[in-house]
Amino acid sequence: MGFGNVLVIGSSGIGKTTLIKAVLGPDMRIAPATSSKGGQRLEIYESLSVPFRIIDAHDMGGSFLARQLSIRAVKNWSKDNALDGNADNDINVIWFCVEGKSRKLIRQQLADLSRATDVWRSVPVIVVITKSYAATEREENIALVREQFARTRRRAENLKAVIPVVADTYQLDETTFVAPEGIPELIAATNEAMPEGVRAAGEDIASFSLKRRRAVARSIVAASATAGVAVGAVPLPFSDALILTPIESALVNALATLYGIGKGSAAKKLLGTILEVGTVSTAAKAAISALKAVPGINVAASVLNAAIAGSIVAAIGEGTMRVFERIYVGEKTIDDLDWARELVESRLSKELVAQGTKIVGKLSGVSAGADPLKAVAGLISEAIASKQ
Ligand SMILES: Nc1nc2c(ncn2[C@@H]2O[C@H](COP(=O)(O)OP(=O)(O)O)[C@@H](O)[C@H]2O)c(=O)[nH]1
Ligand SMILES: [Mg+2]
Repeated sequence: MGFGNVLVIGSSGIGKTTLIKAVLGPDMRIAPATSSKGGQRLEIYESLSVPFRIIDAHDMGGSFLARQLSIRAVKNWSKDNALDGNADNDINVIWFCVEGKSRKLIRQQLADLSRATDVWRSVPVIVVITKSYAATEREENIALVREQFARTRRRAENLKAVIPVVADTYQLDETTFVAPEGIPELIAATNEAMPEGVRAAGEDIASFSLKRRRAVARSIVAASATAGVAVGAVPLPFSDALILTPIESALVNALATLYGIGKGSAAKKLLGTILEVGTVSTAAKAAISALKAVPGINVAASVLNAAIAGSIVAAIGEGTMRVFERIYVGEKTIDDLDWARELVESRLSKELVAQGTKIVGKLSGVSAGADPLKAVAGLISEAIASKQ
């Protein structure tokens, strides 16, 4: 299998580092090929779960002078690499990063990026619109980028895709957030844009894609569980799981988008079935009582409730992810409602109680000065991240 190189370029603060981390996932590492030739250090990253290396180019931003210097640095670096004749150092695809929040700057940014990468004029380009938090603006921004790209010196056919991305969960307030978006699409589009010789084969990319989707899914589950912790801590009698409905609903919908479950009536039925398990089912109620009855707990009621709420959301998320994964790979269909219900229920009854007991147990050991809710959220996120 080949291993292509992606050059990532864009202004400082635009989200390049965050994007690279999101694409390469937890096993990201600095590639041996990293160079600091010509006084310009360019970091090259790779990971076993993605079929290409990523080169973090120098930031292209700031003053006019700084911009010129950055442009020159990238050009010099590329000339160096072109001269040494090492095909491993070819640039196969370029990601132009522009920020979704600053439309005014998109034109200037695209012009700069195009100029800075002149030596790779025939290399395929993917424009990544970073920080695309406002879902309603995504289509409009894509159109704006396409229009502006046509005015750069590049040929239109070199623009392979324009992808709005949310690389990391964006927290609007304690209980609402914008889920990661666009990462698996970016990986697929990049692989697609690679020259034949370095492109990963169909099966490889499918399994890469599944692994990366799972990593994104876990970050959505963790953010939702943290929201569940905040809601669970409110001083209301936490007698049933209904107060978690909005969070679970946002969670299940975000995962459905991630796994391409669709929005038709069959999909709605499936999502409804899963949400019932999380809120009104006997499985949910039994799990709550079991966790409340864990012996020897010495924490405030609000903290215990927060831990239970967060754990329930995490269990629903993990179960939903597994359901959607099996559908995504074609082993199951969205009509297999009984199977889906059983899978999510079993997460709630077995895993949740085991997991929740562990977390509640660890809480007694949290130091008195620490914020107990932060500690709860941290423990739950850790547990989610450590799953295989
Ligand atoms: N929540 C969230 N923050 C982001 C995202 N992209 C960038 N940021 C934030 O924006 C800032 C700059 O991002 P960074 O990746 O360092 O930009 P770089 O200079 O282009 O590498 C950091 O504080 C990031 O956490 C995103 O998708 N979600
Ligand atoms: Mg950076």
